[in-house]
Amino acid sequence: MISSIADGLVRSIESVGDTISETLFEPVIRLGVTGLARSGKTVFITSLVANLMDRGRMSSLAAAQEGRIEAAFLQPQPDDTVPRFDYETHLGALTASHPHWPDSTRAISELRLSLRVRPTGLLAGLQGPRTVHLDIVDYPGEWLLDLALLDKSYAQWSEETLARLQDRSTAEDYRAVLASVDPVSPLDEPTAQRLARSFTDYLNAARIAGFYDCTPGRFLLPGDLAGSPVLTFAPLPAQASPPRRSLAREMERRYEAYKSEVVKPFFRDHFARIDRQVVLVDALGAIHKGPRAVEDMRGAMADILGAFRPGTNAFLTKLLLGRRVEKILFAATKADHLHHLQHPRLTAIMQALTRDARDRAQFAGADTAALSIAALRATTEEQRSHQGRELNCVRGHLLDTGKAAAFYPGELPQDPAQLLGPARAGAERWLDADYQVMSFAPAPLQLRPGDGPPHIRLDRAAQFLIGDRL
Ligand SMILES: Nc1nc2c(ncn2[C@@H]2O[C@H](COP(=O)(O)OP(=O)(O)OP(=O)(O)O)[C@@H](O)[C@H]2O)c(=O)[nH]1
Ligand SMILES: [Mg+2]
Repeated sequence: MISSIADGLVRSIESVGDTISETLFEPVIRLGVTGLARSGKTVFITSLVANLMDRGRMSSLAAAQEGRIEAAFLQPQPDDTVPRFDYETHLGALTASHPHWPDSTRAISELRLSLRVRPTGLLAGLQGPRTVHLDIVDYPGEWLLDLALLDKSYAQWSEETLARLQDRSTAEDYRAVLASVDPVSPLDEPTAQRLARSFTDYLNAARIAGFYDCTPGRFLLPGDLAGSPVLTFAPLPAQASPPRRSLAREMERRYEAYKSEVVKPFFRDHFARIDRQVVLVDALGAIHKGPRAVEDMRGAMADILGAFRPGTNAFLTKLLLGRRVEKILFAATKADHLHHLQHPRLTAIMQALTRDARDRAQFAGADTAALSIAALRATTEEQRSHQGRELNCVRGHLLDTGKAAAFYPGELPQDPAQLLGPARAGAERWLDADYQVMSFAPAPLQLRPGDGPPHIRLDRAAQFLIGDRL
């Protein structure tokens, strides 16, 4: 009895000691990684972690270049209820003898990488190495779009959403279901489910068609909330004062529950704790899809980044209490689809795409940068002559057939306005150019000891995001 009490005492003192030493001596950087679906989040985190563990290709990360990182190792993450980022499985996919891209991930996840770093300058001789924890949090960019819902009533949200889907062919079925229900009739669960299912189908179809204005974000990525009442609502035409227990009233109640039970907890438990953020953008993919996709993406980026502008939203302002994200990196991913001579043009497009949003974030005091990167380089460069012209190509293995192929993606314009202008003006297709994207499979790797997977500028990204804290 006595010994177990004593034991308990010692243990609780120990754990207090742990927390104190951790907060005082072992700094934690929380790095948020986000982007719209398929933007490259999983590959980015996997390759970043692998390249921080084996730093042979990280020469632009100053601490690695100076040889000050003595060790990097994975540790249990601090948040017990967040799924762990499945690093080993994702890395296994990329480094298998027949490598393949990791599966799509649909929810938030987290991983803690701890780095033992020797200090620089004056302190170098006086202090031993210290441990810096890097907590990497992967979350869908779509969830940030829900922030705008917090300021909207059900009636407002319904009106805006219904106006948007008025002339979209992907919404035909939903319009038909809507026409068959009476919003003021008493709630009947099968009807509510039918509406929600049809609305969810519309959102999925709209996103595949290239629209990014698809709130509520959790309808697309429901995770373990699938089928619960907070996800079983849909927009209805405005009613003056719907009777109690009517379909319209219940839909409104569920919409409010979605805001308080799903949206707010995400911002409170995850978003508000982020120190550094990288926003990944598949700009090449959008350019390939055409002007409308580019314009939609620009709009979605502006909305997403609204979340990083304190003051946009009263709830968030109160939550953050003056805290802010210190650095935001906008990275155009999959740059290995382009010859390096075109990378500056891709970066310029990225800069222009996030221009409005960046100005505002900068206004809030965050340090921002734009880069073109490839987290996992799947191609090599090659020059080919074609009809008397030298073309700068990339060569890789095609995803569908596995065959090796050289590929000329087309020339991006020097001036981003040549793409963003027509996109803003509502053009249907690019006038004087055709941009191609091929899907390459990851290349089989033969890594030298000490080298991580091949990448493009992942070290520059790491230097910007965490270099100052190492
Ligand atoms: N060539 C090339 N392709 C990449 C790279 N990174 C991502 N991709 C491609 O983009 C796809 C999506 O990458 P993921 O990392 O799974 O993207 P995600 O943002 O995690 O996607 P979700 O989990 O579905 O939201 C991959 O399956 C690859 O086809 C890269 O560095 N180079
Ligand atoms: Mg993913």
